[in-house]
Amino acid sequence: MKKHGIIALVGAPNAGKSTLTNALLGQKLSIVSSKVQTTRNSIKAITIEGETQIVLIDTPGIFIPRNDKILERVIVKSAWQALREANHICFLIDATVGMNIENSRIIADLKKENLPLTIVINKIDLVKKSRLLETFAAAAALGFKDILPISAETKDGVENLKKLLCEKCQNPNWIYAEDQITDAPMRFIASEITREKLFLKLDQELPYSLTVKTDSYETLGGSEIKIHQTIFVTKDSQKSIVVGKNGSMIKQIGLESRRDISEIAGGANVHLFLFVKVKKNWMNDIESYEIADVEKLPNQKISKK
Ligand SMILES: Nc1nc2c(ncn2[C@@H]2O[C@H](COP(=O)(O)OP(=O)(O)OP(=O)(O)O)[C@@H](O)[C@H]2O)c(=O)[nH]1
Ligand SMILES: [Mg+2]
Repeated sequence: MKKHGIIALVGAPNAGKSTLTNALLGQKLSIVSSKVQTTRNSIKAITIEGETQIVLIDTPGIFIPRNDKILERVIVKSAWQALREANHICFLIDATVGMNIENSRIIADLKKENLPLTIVINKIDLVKKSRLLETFAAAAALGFKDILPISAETKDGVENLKKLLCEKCQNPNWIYAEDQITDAPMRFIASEITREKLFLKLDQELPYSLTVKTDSYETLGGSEIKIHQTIFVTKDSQKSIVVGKNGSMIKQIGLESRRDISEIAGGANVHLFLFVKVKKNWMNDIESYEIADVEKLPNQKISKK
């Protein structure tokens, strides 16, 4: 009997939600970096295990947004909105952080959602067993029964988690095509990939001052794809850093982004053109967020590799 379930992966910033999403999916889709607030809006990753279609929602990390920061508010709102659709929550705790005040506070808020909750303790490859047991005990003390230690990076425990999630999926039928891996448009994924490269290459605050928008995404004959993207920054000095000496930085970012986009697009030959523009107030202009595009763009199926 075919069945499905919608599972939201939720947690503090940097807990490893996107890494786990990709591990459960078995390929890269969500963007990952060592910086907090990498994911800015929720994205679905769809995977099949036997007769079960597991619809994962990778959400942005939950934190307390500053009142005057629209981007921060949009990020956190997107995480909470994902719960409206979900049948089950997987709450990720970074094992190196443990059950701290921040995690306890988010759990208290999640309990109000009245959704069943599984606790996933991630990054167990980085801690001693005694530390892991402490976190395990703290979660058990809150009354949770489903507590799973994993490493999304080494994939230790990921298969066990997938089995557990299958049991949580009890809705009839599948809701997406068998080979579909997301409902997000490819042009959105493409801008996310470029943003990931910028997050990985640039230091300090700069990644938080930029966004990437796909201006055009054309599929040409013979599996050729032509993409134009604009990277918005807030100051001229940031533009110089993103472009780099003689354009070296932007060239490297383009190369790496193109490689990943090509892989997700089934090995297509990608021609990627990047432009950097200064737009002082992009953060206050919701139209500049690629997030706004997700709702506006036509649905375009992205299939399994
Ligand atoms: N050693 C180790 N590192 C991990 C593991 N899971 C994730 N990471 C690393 O932790 C960092 C954050 O991972 P992400 O997957 O981007 O975390 P996230 O929860 O999606 O973060 P936000 O989107 O910013 O909320 C990256 O550097 C990952 O490589 C793990 O199991 N072990
Ligand atoms: Mg993420």
